[in-house]
Order: sequence, then C-alpha cells, then structure tokens
Amino acid sequence: MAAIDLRSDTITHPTDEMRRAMAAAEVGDDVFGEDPTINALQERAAEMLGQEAGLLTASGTMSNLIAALTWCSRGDEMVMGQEAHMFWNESGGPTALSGAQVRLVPNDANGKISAADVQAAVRDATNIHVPATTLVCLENTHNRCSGGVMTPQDTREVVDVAHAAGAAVHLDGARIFNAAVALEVPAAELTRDVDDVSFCLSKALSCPVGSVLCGSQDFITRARKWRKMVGGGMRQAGVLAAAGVVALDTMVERLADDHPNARRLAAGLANIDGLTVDPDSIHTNIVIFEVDREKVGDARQVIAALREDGVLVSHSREQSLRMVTHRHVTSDDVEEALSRVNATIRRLAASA
Ligand code: TLP
Repeated sequence: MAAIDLRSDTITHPTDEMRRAMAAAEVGDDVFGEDPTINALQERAAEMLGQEAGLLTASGTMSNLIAALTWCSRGDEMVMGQEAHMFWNESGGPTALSGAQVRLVPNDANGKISAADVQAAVRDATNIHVPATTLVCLENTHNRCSGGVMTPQDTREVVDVAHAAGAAVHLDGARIFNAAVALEVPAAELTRDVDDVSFCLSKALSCPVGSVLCGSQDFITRARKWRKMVGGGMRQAGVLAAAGVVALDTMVERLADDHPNARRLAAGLANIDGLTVDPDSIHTNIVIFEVDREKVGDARQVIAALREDGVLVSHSREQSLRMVTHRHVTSDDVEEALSRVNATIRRLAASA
C-alpha cells in the first residue's frame, strides 16, 4: 500500500521538463552575476511580482533572513503576526542574526494582521527610549493559519500604516502563487505595494531547490551582499534556476487543482467524529484540523497511527495536525486518504 504523503507541498519532485531544462541549462558564475539562466529567472520572477529585480536564494528561510538583515539593524524592531513562519519556524534567525527584536501582533483565523494592530505596534521614532520599527512582515498564504490569504486591499492597508511610520514591508510569500490563484488575481496585485517579497520554488511549484527574493534594484543590491555574507552566493546554480523558469511557466495555473482537493479533504475530515475543521475556512492547499484528545488521543500518537495506515501528515500545534495538497495528490488520493483516516480514527477512538 503506497503512502499518501500530505505532510507538505515541499515533497514534490521536479517534472521531466524541469529535469531536461536543468541538464541543458546555460550557466556561468552567479557571484559575478554571469549565470544567464539565473538572470533570466530573477528577471521573470521580478516581472511577475511587479518588482524591479530578483535574487535567487537557497530557501525561503534564507530569503526571509536576508530581508531582515537588509532592513533591520541591531536594536531595531520588526513587527509580525504571532503565527508567522519567520517567528516559529526559522530557528530564530531573523532576530538573532539581525540583532533586531520582534514585536508580535495578532493574526486572525485567515492569517491576516490588521492595519489597526500594526498602527498600535509601531514605535514613536522621536522617542530615544524605544526601538525603531524598521520592518513589518506579512505572510501570504499563511502557513499556520490554514493557508489563509490576504487580499490586495488587506496588504495595502498594512503597507500604508508601515510606510507612514517609516518602516518597510517584507512579504513572506512562500506560497504567493497559491494566494493569487485562490483570489483569481495576478500575483503582482498582491506584491506590488510591498518593499520586498520572497516566494518559494521548492514548494507546490515542484522545484528541487530555491526561492526568489524580489524588490527594488537598490534593495536587491544590498540583499545580494547579505546573501554573500550568509554563504548563499552560489556559482553555476543555473542548473537549479532552469527548473524555476519551467515552474513559472508550467506550475502556477495547476495550483488551482490543489485547492478543491484541500477543501474536499477538509469536508471529509469534518465528518469524522473526533476531528474538527471548518471546510469553508480552507482557501488554498493547507488544511489544519483539531484532534479531540479525549476521544481520539494525543496528536503525536495520531500521526504515528496514521503513518502505519499509510497517510503521512504533519504536526501543527498541540492537538492540531496539518495536511497539504500538492501535485502528487490526486482527487482519488484524497478519497483514499479520507477512508484511511476514518478507519484509523475509529480504531483509536474505540481504544481511547
Ligand atoms: N514551510 C515548510 C516548513 O515549515 C517545513 C512547510 O512544510 O510548510 N515561509 C513559509 C510561509 C513557509 O511555509 C516556509 C516553509 C518557509 C518560509 C521556509 O522555506 P524553506 O523551507 O524553503 O526554508
């Protein structure tokens, strides 16, 4: 019985077309800015996101780190949502390495942070007792908030408040194309107003490696130096960028297949006694659901039991589990996964 792997969209493999493009890629030394395939990817990404320039990085974590390093100095403050990936899942890098501290504001159930909360959090630049707010970080789609999306309007409202306070806005857009597809708007509508945006090639877009950080020419010039400092200056990485170019051409529209699959998963999970999720809250490819400890048991034991029954899921928090749909999960797999989960949960509930 083949396992159905719903842990993350990061598990997707490159397509045959990507592998062919990688084998044939023209390359050069990118530390000299001479890799034509990387340059093409960066230009293409920046254009799609309405920004002037792009920079290939090793990962979303590296892009977010470089953005923090570029905008913040020691003693500054960055504002972000209390559920931000940058806060929870990046080993503390953005604050530890920039020397800036973090100020958390609430995320709503969709992962949005409100302009009013950001307004209340930014510091008075004339007061020498307080840190300077130099950066506000957004996340779209929102990983820990069930893949929730921020609209162009939501984004603009926060950007206006941040800019009025003299802070830049970084968008962790690891899955920005999922947001664009869900909202049926060009990705640039979601990214044009921010000062920089990072998106991941290696998640649902199916590339083996890489993220692209995009922003103004000036931002990217400064970011390039930070990338070098953190050891991210690569050489003939056009072999990786070639997959990215194919991804931007062929992998964006198909994300629309993953979203109904996620919603269907959520609807099925909602029908299983002991699990809780609101299917109407699922807009992209991430489903986070609650496990009733009394009825079913500890979330980590549930993960282990599901694995034995051929469904791989990840842990989100305490009693919440996460499933992510992606290119290797068909609608038949969704039905099969639901039937396996149903059997596992019934078994666990019977012995609880
Ligand atoms: N998310 C991963 C990891 O947490 C394991 C996942 O499976 O969802 N921003 C966001 C919103 C992300 O979801 C992730 C990765 C990153 C940044 C970091 O990207 P990578 O893994 O490329 O460093």
